[in-house]
Amino acid sequence: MLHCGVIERYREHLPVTESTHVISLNEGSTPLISAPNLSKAIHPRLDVWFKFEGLNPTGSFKDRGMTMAVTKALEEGFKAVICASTGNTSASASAYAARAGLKSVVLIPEGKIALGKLSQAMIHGAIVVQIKGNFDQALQLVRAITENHPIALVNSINPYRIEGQKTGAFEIVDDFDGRAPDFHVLPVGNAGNITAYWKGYREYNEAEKARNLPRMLGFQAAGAAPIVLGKPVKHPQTFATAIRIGNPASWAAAEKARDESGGLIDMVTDDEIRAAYKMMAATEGVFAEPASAAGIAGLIKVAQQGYFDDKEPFGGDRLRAVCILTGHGLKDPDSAIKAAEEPHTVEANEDAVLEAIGLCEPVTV
Ligand code: AN7
Repeated sequence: MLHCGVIERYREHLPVTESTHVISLNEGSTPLISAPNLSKAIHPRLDVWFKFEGLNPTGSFKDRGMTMAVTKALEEGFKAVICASTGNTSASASAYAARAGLKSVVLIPEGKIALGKLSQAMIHGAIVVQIKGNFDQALQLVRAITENHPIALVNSINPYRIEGQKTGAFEIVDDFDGRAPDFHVLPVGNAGNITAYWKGYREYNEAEKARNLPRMLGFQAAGAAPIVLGKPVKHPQTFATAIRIGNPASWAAAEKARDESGGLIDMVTDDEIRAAYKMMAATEGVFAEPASAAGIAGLIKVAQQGYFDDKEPFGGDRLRAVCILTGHGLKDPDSAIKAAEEPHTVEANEDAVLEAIGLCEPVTV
């Protein structure tokens, strides 16, 4: 069967009609990948799965929401879209806008977005405005601008973004034949995704397509953890630039997802994120960006605190956790190069190469 995008796949659950002209890049239907090595290292009764959202068309989960937001912007007659972004939203918005024939404007914090994301917004023809400020300030600006100008705001405060992103939950449940995971693990920045996933699980449960609901486990970076600390962070800091957000727009909805699901929102340090980032790549062969690793770091943290010890699985005899790997590792090559071993540079002869790879002593005459 020809692969289609999330609006076609889940049309009956989304606010579209027969006559809606759908703007899609065939996003969604991303794979669930088992993580046996990580599972073994984390907890004896836990099976960890990755949902690799980095395999979406622009390399992040944002495409699920952007197909809806841009489709509706076009339907409502807008000629341009605008967003504030730590990078991935700008990449996605500019790609979908290009496809729809709309102009796009993206506001990003100067110097704090990963290279791959910046290159995407640029090549798709967005007007890229770097502000001398952070994401929260950029969001305030685009909110103000769209109040007075006919430009569609495509940040996750746009309800269509949440509608599109909830399809991730449908896919997970469908892949597990109607069983939601016991734990849904994800990084939290502006808190749109945790809101969307919880909405998706609840709707699927109400439609009797999911037999159970997961506990939502969200993780913020310690230097950008407003929800955990209970107050906005004026100068958020973390090397996981995607979640460098101090005043999330969907704060209340994220707390609701946490509380209704019996889950938690906790924080992890940059060192913990970095360790998880390397571990995923080195032990499971899956390369996700630093923000995505915050979820894995959180899973490891709570497991070490004994969180899973008294939990029971919904079905079967093992606990199941799905971790959303929100963005591809290639988005942020600088972070990978900094986190990993430097390449060896040697003369172009066999002895030098053998020495570098530890296969023999150098030959001396
Ligand atoms: C890889 O692109 O906010 O909690 O402007 O890029 O739904 O905000 C990105 C967020 C996690 C957090 N992982 O999701 C943006 C932006 C990655 C991300 C998040 C983001 P939300």
